[in-house]
Amino acid sequence: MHLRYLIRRSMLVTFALASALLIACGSDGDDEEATPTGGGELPVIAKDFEFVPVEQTVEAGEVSIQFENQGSERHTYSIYRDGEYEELVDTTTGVNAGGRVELELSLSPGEYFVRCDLHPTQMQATLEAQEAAD
Ligand SMILES: [Cu+2]
Repeated sequence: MHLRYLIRRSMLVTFALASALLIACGSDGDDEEATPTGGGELPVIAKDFEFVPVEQTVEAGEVSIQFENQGSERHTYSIYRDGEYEELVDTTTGVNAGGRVELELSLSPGEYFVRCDLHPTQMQATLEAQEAAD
């Protein structure tokens, strides 16, 4: 009994050390850019008149945007190719307060400009699609 306890304990210590090493290596990383959300899933929330988060990075390719409206007004998540909001890439319909919608699309690498088409000057965000790293 006592021996088993000791073994388990030493395994725990080993695990803790290994974790600490991993964390140490990880923070040693190449740059401090936000890592793309894995799996092409991108959660984004509309609160009252703002997108959270306001800057997002995702891996280019098939992207599934999970747009949730936690505000009290109706909002859209509309993606544009340019900062003048002239070239629409894709958009959700208006999502009512408390609603949630999924927008699936294919993004080529680059920077995109997001806004709510119902509150275009108040609600803006950016979305960067990064080339897959493999
Ligand atoms: Cu809005």
